[in-house]
Amino acid sequence: MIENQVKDFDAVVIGAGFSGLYMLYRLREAGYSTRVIEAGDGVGGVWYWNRYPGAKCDIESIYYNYTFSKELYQEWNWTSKYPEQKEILSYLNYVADKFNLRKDIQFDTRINAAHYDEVSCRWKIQMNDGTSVTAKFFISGVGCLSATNVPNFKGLENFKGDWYHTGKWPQEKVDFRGKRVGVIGNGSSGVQAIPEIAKEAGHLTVFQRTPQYTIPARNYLYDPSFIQQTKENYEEIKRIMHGSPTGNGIQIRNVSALEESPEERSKVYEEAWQEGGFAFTSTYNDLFTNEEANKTAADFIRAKIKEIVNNPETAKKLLPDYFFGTKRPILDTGYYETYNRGNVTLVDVKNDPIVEITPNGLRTMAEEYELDILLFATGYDGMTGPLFNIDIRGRDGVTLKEKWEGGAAVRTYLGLGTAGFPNFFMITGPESPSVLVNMPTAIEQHVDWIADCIEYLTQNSLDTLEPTREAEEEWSRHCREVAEMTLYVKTDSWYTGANIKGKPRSFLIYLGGFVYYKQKCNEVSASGYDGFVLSSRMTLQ
Ligand code: N01
Repeated sequence: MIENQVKDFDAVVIGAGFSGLYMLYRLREAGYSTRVIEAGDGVGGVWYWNRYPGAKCDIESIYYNYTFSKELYQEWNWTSKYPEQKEILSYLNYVADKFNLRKDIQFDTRINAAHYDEVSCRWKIQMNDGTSVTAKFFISGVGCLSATNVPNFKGLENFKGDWYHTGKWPQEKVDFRGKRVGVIGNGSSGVQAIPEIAKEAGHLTVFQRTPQYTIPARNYLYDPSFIQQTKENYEEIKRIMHGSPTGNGIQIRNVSALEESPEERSKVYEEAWQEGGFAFTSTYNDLFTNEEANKTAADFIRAKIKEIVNNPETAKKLLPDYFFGTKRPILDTGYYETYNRGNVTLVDVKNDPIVEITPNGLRTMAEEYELDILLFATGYDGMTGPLFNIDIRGRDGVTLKEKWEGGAAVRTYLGLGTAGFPNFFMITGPESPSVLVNMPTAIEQHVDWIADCIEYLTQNSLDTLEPTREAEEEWSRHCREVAEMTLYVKTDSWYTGANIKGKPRSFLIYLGGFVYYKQKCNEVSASGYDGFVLSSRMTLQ
């Protein structure tokens, strides 16, 4: 049982990343007392923790920002097409300063537990420093990818060198010069870090379980005149972000890959490859729904890998065979080329599995590799992981983990709330479009919806709101049905939860498109929150 509270707030928000900062801004502007609790000693969320070499965003800068303030958009200058982690972190610090947000953020503090009290209709929130607060609204801005996954390899505790996870990178620079470095994992984080570390390390050994498709980012510095133009076109950029299926400027060609001849397709793929970025994933409209269409893109990239990588044995190990794009598509800067360097070795740990971490390195079935530094680019327990790490209890003391059966029975209404957990909101929660939409766009839409909802409750003297079981059953079923129509569910990935041992398989990202999703959310609010139960304490007593 949580101890006596110290202070009562209208709202408590978890995390000071893109979500928490904007949620704080909206609620405070509307006059609600709000406290953000942040584990790090600064703002930034994932961009605070992911400081590994090469970390950058693969959404174009001019779309990877807030649109709620025209003034902010006019003031900030992005320097390159794909912003580096440092620049995004500076941006979020600028936002925090501009809107004077820090005074309502409690840093260096984790929320351990949040229990709903049915008598007071308040959330009782307990922190890791022993303090607790209460709040009418409890809002998660914890992010989809904040629970790091360090696989439980035998012997890690005996490793004499230094080891790091990409998602919990130290603030000080890690010096790889002359060192024997091992990297486990080659998803988005590994693919960004590997070429950078290879430039510095004495020797780099990459332990790869599944090869990946990656597309050249071809990042470049923006011309200041281009940035000036985007400022003049602020309204148009905002319209594109909030009115497109992916929440950014990417337009998918409305053509099937199978409608065009092999020659035409090669030309289209080649042009997109040369252009770089997600132009490649936007070439055809059925790459993620039709196996045959998908194979045309996969074959093209496999041919590129063979062309780029000099050693045929290494090239062979790098050839992926799952459906292209069904693990998160990756953009790289010189990833495949890195394997042409003399100081880089690729080890296929699917064929030669890792047995243990030894005091001096890592041992596979066939060999031992001596290492000074070991890097885990092994990803996250996505979507449910960060929520399950907090002891969140709704009505009757039922935990979120119990209600969702450890992830086997996740049920939400629009990914915004879940029955039995009154006044609990999730920003980009499971079963919302979240990571398959440009995150700042998805976040702004959710924060605006939540802030408007809270205002509606206040204006109508209502105390609680929670989804009905029927509404969430229906929404969850719809999410699963849409996902089943795609190739995503056929691949083992963090999207399907297959990356975490014992995690139930499920697909918790809504794939019906951001425009439809937003329209549905708007209809729900316009109807007076159809699918939710709203009540006042007067009626509860
Ligand atoms: O994690 P991942 P990530 N033994 O899960 C391997 C976002 N992001 O941190 O494929 C050996 O993708 C695992 O192998 P396998 C983005 O949404 C965005 O790279 O499971 N290997 C895989 O190679 C992204 O999708 C940016 O067989 C093991 C790797 O570790 C998400 O974050 C940048 C293993 C994990 O790849 C996660 O990316 C970075 C084991 N026991 C991240 N366990 C942008 O650019 C795992 N692996 C915006």
